[in-house]
Amino acid sequence: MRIDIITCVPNLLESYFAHSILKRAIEKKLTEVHLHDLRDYTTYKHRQVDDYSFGGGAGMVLMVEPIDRCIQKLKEERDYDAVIYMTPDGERFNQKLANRFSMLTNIIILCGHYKGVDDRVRQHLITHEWSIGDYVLSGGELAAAVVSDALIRLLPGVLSDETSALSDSFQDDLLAPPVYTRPAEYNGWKVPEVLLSGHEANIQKWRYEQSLERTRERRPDLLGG
Ligand code: 6GU
Repeated sequence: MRIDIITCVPNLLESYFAHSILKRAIEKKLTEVHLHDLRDYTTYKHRQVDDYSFGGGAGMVLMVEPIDRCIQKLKEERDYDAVIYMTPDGERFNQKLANRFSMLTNIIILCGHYKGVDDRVRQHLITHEWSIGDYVLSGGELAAAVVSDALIRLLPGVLSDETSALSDSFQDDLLAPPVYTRPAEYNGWKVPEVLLSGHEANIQKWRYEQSLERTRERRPDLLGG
């Protein structure tokens, strides 16, 4: 999967892809992430990419032209399966969307900023609009990093144990069960007996029950009535 991220603050995103799991995924060529500085695509003076809102009102609006020029240049180079705009009024991003979109080959993610983008971008250039939660961030960059991380960790070979994404919280609409490691007893705090038993079927059953119980307690909305 290749992800092209369009932003006016590429520095904000750079370090995120330069470390840890995402860095290794890129080095192993399991994914490509390309950052594009919107200011490289403007024809205005002083690398201007935003302007006042027609009709008045507070806040600057990202102009349609630099965004269109950047997207058209990318589209000349390859076909894209989705052009996603990160915005607080978009569809709420979740694990199901992550699973579905991690199967795609090429996607563009556009980061919003200021008061948003000229609505003609959304009408003519964008195929999907996503939010990462019901709160407002000062820009879409963190949200784009969140989405990229959620997609990339699902790609085959990215996680060392390929089954481990399958046991994440939210796969199967259940939260993950508790986990323990050595020592089996610390300060008198004990690891549940069943996990030390070596009885695989009992362990699976216990984990499933714990998942259900946690979900019922913490996120009953996931169980849907
Ligand atoms: Cl995608 N962008 C911004 N600016 N704020 C958000 C968001 C996105 N998702 C939740 N809050």
